Amino acid sequence: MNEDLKKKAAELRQALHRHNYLYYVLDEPEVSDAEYDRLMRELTALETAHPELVEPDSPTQRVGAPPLEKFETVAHTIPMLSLENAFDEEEVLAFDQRVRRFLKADEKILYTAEPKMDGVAVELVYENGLLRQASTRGDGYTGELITLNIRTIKTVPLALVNTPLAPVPSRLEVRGEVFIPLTAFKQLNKGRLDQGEAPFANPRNATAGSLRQLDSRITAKRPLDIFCYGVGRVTGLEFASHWKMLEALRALRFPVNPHIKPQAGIEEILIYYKKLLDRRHEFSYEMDGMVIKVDNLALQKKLGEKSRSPRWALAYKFPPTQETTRVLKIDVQVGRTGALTPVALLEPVSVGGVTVSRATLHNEDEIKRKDIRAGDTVLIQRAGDVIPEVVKAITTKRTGTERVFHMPATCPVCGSRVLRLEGEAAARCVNANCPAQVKERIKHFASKGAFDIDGLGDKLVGQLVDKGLLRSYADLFFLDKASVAGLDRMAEKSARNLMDAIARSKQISLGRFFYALGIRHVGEHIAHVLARRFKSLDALMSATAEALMAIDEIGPRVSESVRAFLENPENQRNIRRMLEAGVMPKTEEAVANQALAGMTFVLTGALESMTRPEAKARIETLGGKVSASVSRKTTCVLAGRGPGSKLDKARQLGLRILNEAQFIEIVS
Ligand code: D41
Repeated sequence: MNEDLKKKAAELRQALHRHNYLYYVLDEPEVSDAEYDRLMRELTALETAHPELVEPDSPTQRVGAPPLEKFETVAHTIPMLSLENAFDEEEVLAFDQRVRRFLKADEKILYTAEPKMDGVAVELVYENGLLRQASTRGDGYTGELITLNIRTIKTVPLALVNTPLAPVPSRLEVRGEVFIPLTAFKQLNKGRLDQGEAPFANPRNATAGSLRQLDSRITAKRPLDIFCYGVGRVTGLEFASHWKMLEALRALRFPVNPHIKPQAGIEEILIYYKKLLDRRHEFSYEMDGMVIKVDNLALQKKLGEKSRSPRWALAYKFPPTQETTRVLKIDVQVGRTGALTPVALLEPVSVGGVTVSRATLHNEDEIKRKDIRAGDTVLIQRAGDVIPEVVKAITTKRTGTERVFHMPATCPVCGSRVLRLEGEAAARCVNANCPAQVKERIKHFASKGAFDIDGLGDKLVGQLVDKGLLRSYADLFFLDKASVAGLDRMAEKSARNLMDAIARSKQISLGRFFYALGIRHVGEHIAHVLARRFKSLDALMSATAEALMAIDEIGPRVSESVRAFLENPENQRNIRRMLEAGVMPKTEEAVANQALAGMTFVLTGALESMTRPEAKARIETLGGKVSASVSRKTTCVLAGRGPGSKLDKARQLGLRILNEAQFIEIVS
């Protein structure tokens, strides 16, 4: 009996490992997500009922485990060497010369070249096919034991299976680079900003930070991935070349970068470098160069190593995305929550092909720590699509005229008091009606994940607030076309488009609506969690702190923030006014059920079963629009008793005409 269960668990584990590999590494799933979930649930149920069946290599063990006190350190059986760097072709050709001279070789040497991932180097140790330990590179000799964290990476095999190309070795030490793909990195940072947490400066820092978590349940939530590029000690598996070794790793289901250039002479490798450099922005991850390796392992052995790096490998680095420039001025920006962010205005400089003229300095402490002054020559860097940042001041270039930065005691926009609460990195303007805050709140309100109002750009929001036409986002729904059309560089047509976009945005899902409000600590994700739990605005408005805290992902910080926001009379008034203006937050399902989306109705004459405003509301609930006059853009004319000239016009244009009974049939 127990043997049967054991066998069943083993089968499920094996199937899940395979599907996991097909899905995450090869991106070629064979079964649906639902089928995968079903297998996973079956295994989880089995393991819950019989905990003795849980093996460390079970796919259920990727979710993380309770926190460690600290990381143990472990010695690498074979040191993890570092790489010598080259920065131009000349240095690469000199490397090839050196290799040939050392080997006394006349004919050309074959190299394998691979993208150099900009991540964190790690070592994974497998014993009899099971992942036993994983560690960081550390100083090359000893690293930190991060097995639980590495286990959470979906593409890391937990158990190896025999293949004709590579039988499972009794011991295998695999080396690779852990990284976070760029889109996932952007999302991660966006989430952190929404939660009021500091964003990571670049994907590598985010990767290092994620691997350094003592609580692997946090690591499990980070979008880590890995490419394997080498081995340490291996028992029970042999290969003649670096390329063959990579193929064996691939056969054992390790993720190996598909862009590796196998076995080519140095000229071809240089051509490959140019291609890689040209196309580096098309890749979904950051690379900082290319690694060139002598392919033949016997030759590698002959070449050996000098001090800390092998003689058979070379890192040909990409030109840096760091540059030096001068800080012209340190400005202070006021954000949506009033947070004051110091920003360095720079002498424009091209960094990795993009002109940079401003860089964030994060906050007061950061400037103090780095001692960055107006007038300083500084090193700046751009990582992926992240806002450029100032790395450090080059103090040797100081002339004595540089000015130390002080956070202003009053808001640079509205002059109100600035307050920095204990334990917070940000100083904040205390005036909730500060025009800078109002503008940022409205921009957030109209942004893609929120009301998604097309055509309401930064400049326009600026003008509308400065002219006193908007004091809060609720005012958007009370704008009149004439005053919008009266703004600078606002044509009649753009004004109409904006008014239409605002009207369309009134049909909104609850999740987007909650997100749009700009409640502190309520990012897109939490907003949708709230929407799914409460299903209506009323239900959320009357939710108690206990009801909020009862939700899995919501703690005291979010709960308090939501309560404080909804109890604020000003916020209550704004919400009420939006509802009065016809803003209709509803569940996702209801929004999806928009039978009249894209249709424009014109009403004429009196209706029997409802008033005209009621008919209008019905149409809008179903995603349709109501317009006052008939044009070619009109989809349907609803004609009641005693219709006016609109009906004649509709007939002339050959539009569809509905009577009340037909209309009722459609809308119900
Ligand atoms: O992609 C990389 N970051 C990468 C790093 C790579 N593709 N190959 C590498 N090969 C080596 C040797 C040749 C020493 C085995 C490496 C590294 N080392 C490396 N990563 C961090 C320090 C050294």
